[in-house]
Amino acid sequence: MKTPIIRLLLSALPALTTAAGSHHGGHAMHGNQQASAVGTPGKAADVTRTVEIKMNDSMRFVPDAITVKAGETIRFFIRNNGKLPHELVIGSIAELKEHAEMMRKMPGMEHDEPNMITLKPGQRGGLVWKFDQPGSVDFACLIPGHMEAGMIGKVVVSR
Ligand SMILES: [Cu+2]
Repeated sequence: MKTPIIRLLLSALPALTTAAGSHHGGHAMHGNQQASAVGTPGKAADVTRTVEIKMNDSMRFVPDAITVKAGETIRFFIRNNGKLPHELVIGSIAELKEHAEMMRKMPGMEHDEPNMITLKPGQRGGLVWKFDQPGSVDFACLIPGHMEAGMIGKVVVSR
């Protein structure tokens, strides 16, 4: 008697997984975990280096420019030094702008993906990311108004 129930659950799983991550359709992360221009979620075991980034109410990341090597997995150690919530979202500038637009239309939208971290005032947290390809990758705070005020940074991925 149990088998059909298990099958049902298993067949429902992919649908659930998709629904959970689909609040903004065109995002780079969805359904594609292969090497990409912006990189992919990193594994803790592969971390080669830790980079500390502070966020503040002057709408800045400190530092806002980081250089890594292609293939490196970085653990970002992020601290919110402000009195406002801030977040760090990794992506291409086009994706970040699109996502920021969505955040403006849906203020207070809960979002949590492997390429981002949201921190309350005084809070700190980590984000592990693998930079797959040489080039440049952007990051920004997508809380409405912050990116527009200059809360944006860049990772230069060297060969
Ligand atoms: Cu911010």
